[in-house]
Amino acid sequence: MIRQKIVAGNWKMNGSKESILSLIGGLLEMDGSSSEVVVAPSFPYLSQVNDLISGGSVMLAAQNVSHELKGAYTGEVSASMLGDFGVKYVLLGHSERRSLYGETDDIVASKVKTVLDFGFVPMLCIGETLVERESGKTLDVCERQIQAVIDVVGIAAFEQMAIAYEPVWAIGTGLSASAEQAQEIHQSIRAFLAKSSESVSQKVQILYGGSVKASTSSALFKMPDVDGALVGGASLDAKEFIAIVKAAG
Ligand code: G2H
Repeated sequence: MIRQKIVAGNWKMNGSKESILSLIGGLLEMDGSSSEVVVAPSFPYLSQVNDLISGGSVMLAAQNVSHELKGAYTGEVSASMLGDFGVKYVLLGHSERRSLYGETDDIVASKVKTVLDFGFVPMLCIGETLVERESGKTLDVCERQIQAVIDVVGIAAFEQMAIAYEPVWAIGTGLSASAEQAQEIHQSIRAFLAKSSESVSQKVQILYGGSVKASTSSALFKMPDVDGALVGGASLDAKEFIAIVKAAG
């Protein structure tokens, strides 16, 4: 099955009004791409980025959302608020959220449900640590993280979602998984989903994330089960990010 590739830039806690103006300016000069191009700024910049990309083909993502709907949750941002800023995707379960902010599989699953209820597309991040990989638990971890979400929203919901496989050992370390390593895990993730639904497993887009660079992206995108990339550091440089988008076709 042909799946449209997604190339998403996760800016993490970086950027300023000025740097975003120049970064988006660079992206808007890009020729049309057959891939879906997505940027995920920090919350305070959603409005600015939404205005800058309005009417074009670049899509907006939030980096997180609360699983609570409203009320006394100081510092949190609700799904309904995201709706005011043209958000299409919401990153959920990023390893930095899991490891630094205590997001458990259950919390991530609950956030996925909230995001789906509000009509956004969850981009569910999963992946193993180095210790887990070295002890042969890569697939156990990925399957556990996915199953926790299936248990809450059901397998059919994955048709409205994307998955980002991001091995924790490759995040921000410069140690990207090889294209073959990524393919092997993506294929296994798809096979795991197929146990619940063959058709969903064929439709869901599985992105790779973890130190993706322009120089490594072409090999990655040639892999049949790699449907795009979630790019961190390299997405902060317009030329580098555009080169990755071009590699995706
Ligand atoms: C993984 C990735 C983007 P980087 O966190 O989600 O970041 O490309 O900097 O490893």
